[in-house]
Amino acid sequence: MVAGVGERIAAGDDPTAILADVQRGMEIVGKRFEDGEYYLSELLYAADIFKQVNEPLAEKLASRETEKLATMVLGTVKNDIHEFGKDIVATILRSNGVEVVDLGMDVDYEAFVAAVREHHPQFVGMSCLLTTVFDDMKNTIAALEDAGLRDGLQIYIGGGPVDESLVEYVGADLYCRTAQDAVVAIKRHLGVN
Ligand code: B12
Repeated sequence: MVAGVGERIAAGDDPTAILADVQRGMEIVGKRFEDGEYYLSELLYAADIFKQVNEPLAEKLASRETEKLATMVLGTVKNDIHEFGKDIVATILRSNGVEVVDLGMDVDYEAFVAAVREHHPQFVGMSCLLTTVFDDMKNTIAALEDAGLRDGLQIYIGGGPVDESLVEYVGADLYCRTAQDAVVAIKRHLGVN
C-alpha cells in the first residue's frame, strides 16, 4: 500500500483522492476489526501503514499555494488516543488555506486553553472516537469558557460516535461528519467561496 501510494503521487494523481481511498481502507479495517475478522495486531499494522502514507500526502497537499483563510486549533480530546480522523482533518484543512495548530491526541483541557491563548484562532476542532470521553470534550469547552476565551470562537466537533445531538451537550457550535464538511462550514462562516 505504501508503495502504491508513492506510485500514485509520482503519477500525478490528486492527493485528496488518494487520501479518500486511504480513508476508505481504514474504514474497511475498522469494520473487519469490529466483526472479529481482524485482531488488534492487524489494527496496529494498519495504523502504522496509515501513518506512513499520510505523511507524503500531507506534504503534497500542504505545498499547494493557497491564501490563508483562518487558524484552527485542533486536537483529539483528553483520554482518547485515536488520531487518524484528526490527522485527515488537519491535512484537508491545510490544503484549503486553514492554518492548523495540531495539538495531537489525549490533549489536556489546559493545553487547548493555552493554545487558544497563544494562537488566537477563529476555530477550534475537537475529535473523539470513544463514547467515554464526551465529558472530556464538554470539560475542555468549559475550561475555554472559564478562561474567558469562548466568545468569538467557533468550536467544531467530529469523530466516529459524535453526532448533532452532542453539540448542545458539550457546548460546541457545529458537528462535522467529515473533514470536507469543516472546510465548507469554515468558508461559509467567513463568507468566502
Ligand atoms: C484505528 C483504531 C484504533 C487505533 C488508533 C490508532 C491511531 N493512532 O489513531 C488503536 C489500535 C490505537 C485503537 C485503540 C483503542 N480503541 Co480503537 N478503533 C480504531 C478503529 C478501528 C478505526 C478508527 C479510525 O481511525 N477511523 C478512520 C478515521 C479516518 O475516521 P474518523 O476518526 O471517524 O474521522 C473522520 C470523521 O469522523 C471526521 N472527524 C473526526 N474527528 C473530527 C474532528 C473535527 C473537528 C472534524 C471537523 C471532523 C472530524 O473526519 C475524519 C475524516 O473524514 C475504530 C473502529 C471504527 N470503525 O471507527 C476503533 C474504535 C474507535 N476503538 C475503540 C476502542 C474501545 C479502543 C480502545 C479503548 C481499545 C482498548 N480496549 O484498549 C483503545 C483506545 C484507548 C484510548 N484511551 O484512546 C472502539 C470505541 C467504542 C466506543 N463506543 O467508545 C471502536 C469503535 C472499535 C469498537 N467497535 O470497539 N483504536
